[in-house]
Amino acid sequence: MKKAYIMLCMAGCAAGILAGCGGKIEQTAEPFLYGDLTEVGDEYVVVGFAQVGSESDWRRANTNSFNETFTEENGYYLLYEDGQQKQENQLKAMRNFILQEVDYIVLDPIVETGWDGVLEEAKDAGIPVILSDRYAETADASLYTCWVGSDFEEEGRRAGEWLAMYLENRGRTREEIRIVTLQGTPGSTAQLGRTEGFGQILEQHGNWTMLDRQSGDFTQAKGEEVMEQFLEDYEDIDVVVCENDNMAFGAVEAIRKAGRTCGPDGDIIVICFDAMEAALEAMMRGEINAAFECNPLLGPEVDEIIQALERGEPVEKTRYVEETYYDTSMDLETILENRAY
Ligand code: GZL
Repeated sequence: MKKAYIMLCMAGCAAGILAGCGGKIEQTAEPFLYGDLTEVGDEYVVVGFAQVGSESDWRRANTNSFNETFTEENGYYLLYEDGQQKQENQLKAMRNFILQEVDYIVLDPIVETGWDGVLEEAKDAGIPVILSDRYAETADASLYTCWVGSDFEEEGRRAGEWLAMYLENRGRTREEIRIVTLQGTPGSTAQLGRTEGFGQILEQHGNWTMLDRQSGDFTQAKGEEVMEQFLEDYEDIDVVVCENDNMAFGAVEAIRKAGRTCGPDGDIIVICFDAMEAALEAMMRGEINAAFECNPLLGPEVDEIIQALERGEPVEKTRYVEETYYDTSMDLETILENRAY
């Protein structure tokens, strides 16, 4: 256990309540432990968590999962830094964690490249780095201990296979299907995997045309803005693939404002990834056709990994979480009653 000096400063990290329709996950304000005020006893494990930001419902649920897991009652002190969707902020946070001599660093890298330098610094300082959710490309795999998250390519394939089945069930296997995609943050693992996975199924259908792919950066506002442009640029869009829920909420808003319709009874099929509570509610309102789950509850997974490392046990280099999908043919009300997010 390294000496870690912690200062409790209830810096304003006010609840990030998402304004507007759609998103509904609040990020609870948490003590921000930082600085050199109190010496932390050896019984605590000090974890520095460099989070991407608070751009979406999924992200806030993911942050809450860490806040609820890495508590003093569970034997941890959590230093949490919100990268505000900027890699330079995450790099700064990691260097602060190294200076604080934390016991572990958890990094959710906003994009896959640009991490070798700081990972080398963490390794030189003897601090294990666990990658959570998104992946970091490195020249040397020994620079991180392990990665835990979703199989994003499989999520993309699952969405393509669902669309093929949905169209077949509606006798639309021969007509031209015109598709646009609202992509996530360019170069992020979720964007790369979902685009690649869906693209593999796209190639199997000669009557499907991908008209355009543009980034909505995983946010509702940007998703609406890009979908507005798509609706101006392309006459008959049949499908919009949204690489997260919040961009889907934006797309639905843009479709409505353009006087078009969407969902199971509309003229544009809307599919999205994450499948948080708000997406299932949007499906129940008939706005979205299907949502492909991305499990945000990674806190307990990382806790298990750290506990194994504390016992001196080996851990798997890659660890996938379980996921499924939901569509409007299912009993969404019952599903919502029994789901943790
Ligand atoms: C996926 C995660 C993505 C979510 C978005 O694991 O990295 O980032 O799909 C979030 O909602 O912004």
